[in-house]
Amino acid sequence: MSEVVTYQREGAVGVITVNYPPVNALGHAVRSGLLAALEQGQQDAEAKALLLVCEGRTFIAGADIREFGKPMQEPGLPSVVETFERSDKPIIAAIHGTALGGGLEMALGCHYRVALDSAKVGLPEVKLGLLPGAGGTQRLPRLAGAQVSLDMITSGNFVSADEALQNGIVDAVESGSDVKAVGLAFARKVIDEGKPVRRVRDLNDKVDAEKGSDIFDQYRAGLQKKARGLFSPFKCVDAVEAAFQLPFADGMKRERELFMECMESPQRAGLVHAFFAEREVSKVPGLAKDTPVRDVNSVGIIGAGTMGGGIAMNFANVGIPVRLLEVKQEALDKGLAIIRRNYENTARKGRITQAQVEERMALIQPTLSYDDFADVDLVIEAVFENMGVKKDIFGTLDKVCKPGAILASNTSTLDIDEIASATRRPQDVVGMHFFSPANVMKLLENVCGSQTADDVKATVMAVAKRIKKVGVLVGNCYGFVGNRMLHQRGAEATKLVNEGASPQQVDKVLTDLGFPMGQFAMSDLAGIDVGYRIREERRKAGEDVPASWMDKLAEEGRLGQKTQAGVYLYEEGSRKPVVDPKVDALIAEFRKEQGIEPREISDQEILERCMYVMINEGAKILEEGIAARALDVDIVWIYGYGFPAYRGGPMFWADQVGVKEIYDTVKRFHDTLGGDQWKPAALLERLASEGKTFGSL
Ligand code: T1G
Repeated sequence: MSEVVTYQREGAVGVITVNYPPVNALGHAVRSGLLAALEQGQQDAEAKALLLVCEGRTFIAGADIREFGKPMQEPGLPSVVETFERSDKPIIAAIHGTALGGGLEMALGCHYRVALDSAKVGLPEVKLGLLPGAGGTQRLPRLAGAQVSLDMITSGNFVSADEALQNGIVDAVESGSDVKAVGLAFARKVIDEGKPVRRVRDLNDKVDAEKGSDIFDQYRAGLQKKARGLFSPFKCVDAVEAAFQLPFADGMKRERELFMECMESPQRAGLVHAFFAEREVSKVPGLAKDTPVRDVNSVGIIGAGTMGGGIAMNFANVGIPVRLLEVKQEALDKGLAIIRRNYENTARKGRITQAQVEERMALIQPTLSYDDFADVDLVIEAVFENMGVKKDIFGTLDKVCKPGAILASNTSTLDIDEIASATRRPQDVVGMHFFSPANVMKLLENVCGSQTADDVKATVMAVAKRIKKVGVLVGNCYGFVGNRMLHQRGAEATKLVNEGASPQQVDKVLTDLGFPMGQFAMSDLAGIDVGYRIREERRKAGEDVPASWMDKLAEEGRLGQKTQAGVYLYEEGSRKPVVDPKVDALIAEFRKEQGIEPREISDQEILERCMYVMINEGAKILEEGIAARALDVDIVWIYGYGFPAYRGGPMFWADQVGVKEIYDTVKRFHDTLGGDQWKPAALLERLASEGKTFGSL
């Protein structure tokens, strides 16, 4: 008897129990244990029906993702499911928590399914670059039909127990929390009513009824936009379609072929890396897991602009009261009006109720006085990027706030230590860098000053989780992790345009790689004046910042989307960038002034210069300890800048491209283009010479 799967009979019901924390994933031990327990149940003459149930927080949540990429050990999951289905004793699956992927497929291999009303079911394999590979694409359609199966399998979204009942995925939904009692009651009913063994593989009405349907081609057309650049969603459609074209056994073969294609794709590797990396970032090397966290039951936010308002919403959304401070009443009123409009829009889409709008608005208390910050647990300053202003504010906070209050800045580039120097409590000062729009983007860069206390670090990481952000702890330098790398990409992209590329050519290379928008479309979104002001500040501080055609845009008032003209044109109410010949003329004029003879630039050169300069900067960030691990850099870029998760993030992608290839190219650019940004990072050089990867760090 395995210790992760046990068998014991209760009356006439043989109970097979899985107990493999944290989520009863179908690792090799569980798969073997299930077959052993089933065998016992078959041999047990007293057992008239069998019950599959799980201990812990959830029913089986899928295959064990940690096994992917390693040689598969028998028994494979499809055969385990098939063995359950062939049982001549009725088997009931009792579902609680989230029955996902292989877990739901196990349940579909059983003959009946009962779920607690709090349970959810799903086939999220597509989010890992896969498709259900243990019969889900063949059995689900036999219960729920084509549309529901396609929706669930290509989106990977979970459905509630009630929805699963309506769709025929489960046979009953029961209230309460004792899933074993619910399962036993259902099993006894099956015995008492003499219900037959009902194998899903034999239910062909739904697949026969929709044979030859054009829903599959329609679905593929719809995925062209939604799943741009992705591989497995299209394979999901092919697999489900096979259920409507082939006998079950052949459909299973087809599913297996398609599953293996997905398993071998680099996108599966990228998405699985992203899955684990998103969880690893909250485990900070050097920060003890049991570091105490301070209570955060009230928050003060300074600045009711776009960022401050968005940040306030994050806390109100999870029931934490917020004091929102501005210097003028009209700024407060404007900020609150924008927050209300955002909530009303969400309510209009049905995602929250009107009552929730009012609840959340009531949690955001406006104020013009710092006195209202006297007892808040956390303050987040979100005013514009001027060090003098920030230091004044932190000087005031130091006087007003209670001991132990955490004083955070939402600065996107400025020095946390310098900000902290305006207070007598640098240990309580930290950066909490939100990404615009702050109530939408999931990334939160938590920036440590040199004196930030460990419990402050642990607290802001816990706050990230609480407000449903992905928090990454980073060190203090210009631009921290994300913006420091973005700054290099932006500078290189601008130079490429100086030398002969067009903004739209550069942007297309980046969107073809999988970014949701290119460098210049992003500048138009953020505002051309943002970069312009930073360059002007740096020029005033005596830095040698070269002239840029982007400056000309700002000087002509072309600030981007907010003025309907920037690098691109924007129709009224539209965010779609439209190429503007006037900008091409402005760039040509700029080149002439600078004495630059434009040249044809290949997409490959654009890709290498925009991406490898980022990788080189990422390597410097790692060797300086600004980011603890390569996976932290990956998560910053996936959740802060839309780096395609199916490529795993910039450092994972660099490993797939080849560290040596990148090092050689960076070195070549250093020789031909010059500039510190092309000086190969020592870490990059070492990994290349040792034949190692960023993932090996
Ligand atoms: N395999 C291995 N570990 C897993 C896991 C899995 N499937 N799911 C979660 N974990 C770990 C996770 O790494 C973390 O570990 C801990 O459990 C808690 O997770 C053939 C091939 C179930 C909704 O895609 O969606 O079946 O950090 O922090 O927020 O067709 O985990 O504590 O060490 O996320 O409460 C399909 C993926 C697999 C489900 C719980 N299944 N998991 O969320 O906790 S492919 C999935 C989730 C498959 C078959 C195919 C979530 C969750 P640690 P957590 P949570």
